[in-house]
Amino acid sequence: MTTIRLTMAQALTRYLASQKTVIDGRTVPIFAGVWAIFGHGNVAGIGEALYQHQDDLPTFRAHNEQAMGHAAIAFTKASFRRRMMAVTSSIGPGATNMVTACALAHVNRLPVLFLPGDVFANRRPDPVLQQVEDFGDGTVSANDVFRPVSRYFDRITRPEQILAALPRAMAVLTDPADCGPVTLSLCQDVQAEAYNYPEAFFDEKIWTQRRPRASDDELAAATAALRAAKKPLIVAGGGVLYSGATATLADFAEAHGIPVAETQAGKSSLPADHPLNMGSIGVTGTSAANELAEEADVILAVGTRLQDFTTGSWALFQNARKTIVGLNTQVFDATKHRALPLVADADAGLRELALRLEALKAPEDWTKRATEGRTRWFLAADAATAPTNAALPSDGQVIGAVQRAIGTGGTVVCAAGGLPGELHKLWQAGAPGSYHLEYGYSTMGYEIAGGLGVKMAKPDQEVVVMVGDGSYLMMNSEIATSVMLGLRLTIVVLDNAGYGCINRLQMATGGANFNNLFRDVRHEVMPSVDFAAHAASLGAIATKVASIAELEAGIAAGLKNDRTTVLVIDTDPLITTEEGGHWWDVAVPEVSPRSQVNAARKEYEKAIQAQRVLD
Ligand SMILES: Cc1ncc(C[n+]2csc(CCOP(=O)(O)OP(=O)(O)O)c2C)c(N)n1
Ligand SMILES: [Mg+2]
Repeated sequence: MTTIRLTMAQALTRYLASQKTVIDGRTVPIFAGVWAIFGHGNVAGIGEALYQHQDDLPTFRAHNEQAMGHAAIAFTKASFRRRMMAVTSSIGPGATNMVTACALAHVNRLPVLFLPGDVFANRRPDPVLQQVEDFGDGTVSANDVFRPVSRYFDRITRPEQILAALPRAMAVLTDPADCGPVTLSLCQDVQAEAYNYPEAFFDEKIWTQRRPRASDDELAAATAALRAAKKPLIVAGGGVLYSGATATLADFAEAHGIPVAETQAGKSSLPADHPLNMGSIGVTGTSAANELAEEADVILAVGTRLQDFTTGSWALFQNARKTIVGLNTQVFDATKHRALPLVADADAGLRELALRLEALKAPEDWTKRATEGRTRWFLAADAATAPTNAALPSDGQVIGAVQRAIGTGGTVVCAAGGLPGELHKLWQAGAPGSYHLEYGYSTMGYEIAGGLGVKMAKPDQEVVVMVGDGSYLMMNSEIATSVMLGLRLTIVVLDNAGYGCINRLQMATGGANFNNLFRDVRHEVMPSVDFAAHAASLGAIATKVASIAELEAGIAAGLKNDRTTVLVIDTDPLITTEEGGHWWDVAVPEVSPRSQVNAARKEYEKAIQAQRVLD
């Protein structure tokens, strides 16, 4: 056996650089690069190794480890999980800064390789700078917090362990069902330790998309359910996009006359103007989709986790005799809520179902109702996004301006606040993936770093980040990275002077206006943040606009800029789109001295009666 003597870190980077995939017939590295912030826990080991691989495994530096995780997540999501990135940090705070990003990737089933440094395996210098000491367990380090949020976790305490750990990591990162973040916690001393690695370990390896096929029994049961359906509805989740099943979904819906509703992760599975696309479903759903969902007797749930925003906390699907068919690569999802499982790749599963359904058509009046509901919804949506002279426009009106300025060609990026709900309802998505929402973990601070990752995946496309003032203040440092890397973003900051959506939620649950909007926060000086000046200080071209018309013109003009462009607009914290939507289960206090809370509790007790969990 030919071997080569390398440090563990050198072997790891060499291995990562030799992992490939095929995109549009071209063999490309599966890792587009590594985000890195160095410290004593990785600079000498991983840092030295990355330096030698700058051509085939480029290193990028940002300003915050969590943000680097966000960028890596957005990159792989925008690449439909076909390519990915790694993220490395030092030990201690650098490592634990990545935990939120790791959880985000876990919830959203997105492949990212986290490589935090870890304390010395040999324990000679213990406690090393930034080491968390456990009085009762010598094997514990701060990095153990990655365990519950990693799909696969391993601590590398000997250099030869990566011979087993890296192939396992790749298997998880590339599997459509198990896909999620992998954490390899790299002990600082072991990164620098040499070993005679077999040359064969570094052979080029090409990973292709696995497409599991459904079993005959499950197909037969799903076919029978759909054949008996009088009111079928398809719920399209993120799995449709990751499978590349959008054209197959359109064919399937058209062939059988079945309307399609989209989750946050599944939006853009069908173009907004497709006659069978009912738009968003659930808490932030359109009236068109939700009216159908209430009555649907067979729900074909494709590639969705059925989270509470989709199911209206299980109070949306009111048909007591409904059957859910769970078409999913992951059996955990496929069997949720007594669904008939159809464990398969979305594209393969839809094709096989279509073969068995032959010429089956949903009852004509159901399909007709769907298209009529869709027409009614669009009238409401057009009213919510129409131009206005209002001094403080709504989020919906800002969405209208952004949409008019960039059309359906670009990609919109968002994650938290009031915007995701409004975008889910109102954004008119074009191509698959042109709507990029992180609404699995809904992480404030994802937006700007996420936009950066999307732009890396789609350098030729316009990427528009929409972000609230709260999210912006939580994490904005990667504006500077976008300028540094020449990755031009358009960032629209909606400043409603605080946490608007949580303030509204507080009011809806009987709470007093407290601790959300700046005006209701304990203060000596009322905050007045100059977002444009702040963004400009990070290197962006930034403007505060005074109206919707100025915003629309500013975005269009900014597309010619050579740098990241930030537009700031003041918005109304109280207005949202009334039409559509659905109740969401947020527990209201059972006892309170506030009469408003007592009233809200009464309403809440009524509302939970509508929950149909497992019926
Ligand atoms: C990291 C994180 N912390 C807290 C929350 C809870 N949360 C959701 S939205 C929100 C307020 C967001 O404020 P802003 O970005 O200004 O948007 P707005 O609600 O005003 O539209 C908060 C605190 C969260 N989603 N993520
Ligand atoms: Mg706000």
